[in-house]
Amino acid sequence: MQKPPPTHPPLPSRLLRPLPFLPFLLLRLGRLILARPPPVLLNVVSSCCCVACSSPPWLPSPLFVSRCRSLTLDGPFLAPTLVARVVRKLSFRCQSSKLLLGAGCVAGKKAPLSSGGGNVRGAVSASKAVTEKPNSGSKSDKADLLVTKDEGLELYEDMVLGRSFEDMCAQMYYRGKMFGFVHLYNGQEAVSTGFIKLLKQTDFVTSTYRDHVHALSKGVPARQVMAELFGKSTGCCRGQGGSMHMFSAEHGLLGGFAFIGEGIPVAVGAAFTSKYKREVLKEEGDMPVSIAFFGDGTANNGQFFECLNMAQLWKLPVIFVVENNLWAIGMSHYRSTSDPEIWKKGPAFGMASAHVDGMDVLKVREVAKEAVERARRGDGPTLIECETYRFRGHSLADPDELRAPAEKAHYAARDPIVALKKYLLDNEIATEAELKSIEKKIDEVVEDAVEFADASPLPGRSQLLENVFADPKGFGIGPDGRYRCEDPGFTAGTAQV
Ligand SMILES: Cc1ncc(C[n+]2csc(CCOP(=O)(O)OP(=O)(O)O)c2C)c(N)n1
Ligand SMILES: [Mg+2]
Repeated sequence: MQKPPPTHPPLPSRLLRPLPFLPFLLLRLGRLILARPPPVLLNVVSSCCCVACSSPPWLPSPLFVSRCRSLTLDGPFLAPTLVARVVRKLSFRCQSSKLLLGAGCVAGKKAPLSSGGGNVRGAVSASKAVTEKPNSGSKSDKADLLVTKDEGLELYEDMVLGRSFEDMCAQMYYRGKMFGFVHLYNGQEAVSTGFIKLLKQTDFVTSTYRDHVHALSKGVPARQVMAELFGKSTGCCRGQGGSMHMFSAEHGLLGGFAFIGEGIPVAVGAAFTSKYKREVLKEEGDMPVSIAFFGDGTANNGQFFECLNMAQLWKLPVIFVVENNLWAIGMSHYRSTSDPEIWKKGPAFGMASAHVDGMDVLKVREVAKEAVERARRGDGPTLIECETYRFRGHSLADPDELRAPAEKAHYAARDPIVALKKYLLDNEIATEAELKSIEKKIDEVVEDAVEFADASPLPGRSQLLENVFADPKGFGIGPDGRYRCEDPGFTAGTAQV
C-alpha cells in the first residue's frame, strides 16, 4: 500500500505574529551603529563593495580596501559579505560568459592623460614626492633635483620607447602579425626604466611573459624584439621564443618566463654565479647584479619564498622587484593575498625591503639605487614592491571587463610618462622641443622595427630542433652532422614549417 506524502506540521501561530520586541532590537542596533560609526559602517559598506566589485570606485587607496576587507572577514559582519559574494559570483558568471562568447577585444584606449600626485603609500625607503611641483624659487636650484639633464632625457626616452613599442604591438597583433598571447606593459614603464637604466650591460635581468619593455630597457634593439614577436629569424631568439620568451645573452637578459615565478630562481642562480666568481674564483671587477621582475600574483608562488631564503642566507647580489599592478589576470590582489603588503615578506627573512610608488620613475630610481649599491657592495639582496598598474587588459586577448572603470581612471590620471614630463618641464631640466624630438625619434625607431620585422625571413626548417635539447647531437643532428629535420620527410604529418 502506498504511503501518504509527508506533511509538514503547521507553523505555530506565534511565529506568524510580528515580534513584540522587534522595535527594541532595531533601536539597539541603530544606537550601536551610531555609537561606533567609522569602523562598523566601513566594515559593512566596504565588505559589500570589496567583495562585489573588487575595487570600489570611491575608495582612494587600494590599501584602504584591503584593510576594510580584512577587518570585515575577521569581524562580525559575515552576512553582508556572503550576500555580496553571491552578487559577485553572479556578475562574474555574466562577465565570463561574455568572454566565452568572444565579445570584441577592446584595445585599451589611450589613457586620458593628466598629471597629479595621486595618493601614494609611504615608501619605506626615503623617497621624495618627485612629481609634486617644486617650491617657488627652486627651479634654478639644481642641487635639489633628482636627475641631471642627461639622466632625465634618458629616462624619458626609455619610457616613451616602452609605451610606443607596446602600442605598436597591439596594432600588429590585431593585424595578425603575432602569434599566441601577447601581454603589454603599458602603465608600468617607471619600474622597468627606474631599475634597468641603473644597470650595466654585464648585469642580469629576468622577466615574465610581460617582457618586451624589460628587454628594450636592457638594451636589446627594438628591431630584434619586434622581429622576435613576429616569429622571424632576425629576432633576439631567432624567432623561436616569441612574445613571452625574450632572451639575449649579450645584454644579460636571461629570459622572459611564461610560467610565473620561473625567472626568480634563475636570477638567484645568476647572482650566485656573480658571488662565486668573485669570492672563489677571485675574478676582478664589479660584482654583476641580478634583478628578477615579477608580479603580485607570482609573489604567492612557493619558489618566491624559497629564493628569498637562499638569497638572504648567502647574501647574494640580487634584487626582487614585485610589480604589484593589483591584479593577477582577473584576480584582485586583495582577494588572494593574506597580507597584501608584499614588501613585508622580506623582513621575515631578515632582508632589506621597501615599498615604492611604481608610477613615479624618480622614486623608483631612488630606491633602486640603494638596492643596486647594496648588491654590488656584497651586502646582499633587497625586496622591493612597486605599486603600479597596467593600463590594458591582462593580454591582448583580454577584453578587460573585470576591473572597475573608476580604478582604471584613478591610475590613468597618474600616468608615469606624463608625470616625468611634467617634472622635467617644471624644473626646466628639458624643453618642450627636446621632449618632442625624443618622441619623434622613438616613432621612427618603432616604425623601423616593424618594417625590419616584416621584411625578415621566417626561421628555416633547420632551426626546428635547435635549443630544444641540451645536446642536439644526441637527437637533432644525424651521423652526417646535419640536422635530422633537414630530411624532407622528418616532419611529415606533424608540422608545417
Ligand atoms: C606556474 C604558473 N601557474 C599559473 C599560470 C597562469 N597565469 C598566467 S598569468 C597569471 C597571473 C600572474 O599575475 P601577476 O604575477 O600579478 O603578473 P601580472 O600579469 O599582473 O603582470 C597566472 C596565474 C602560469 N603562467 N604559471
Ligand atoms: Mg599583477
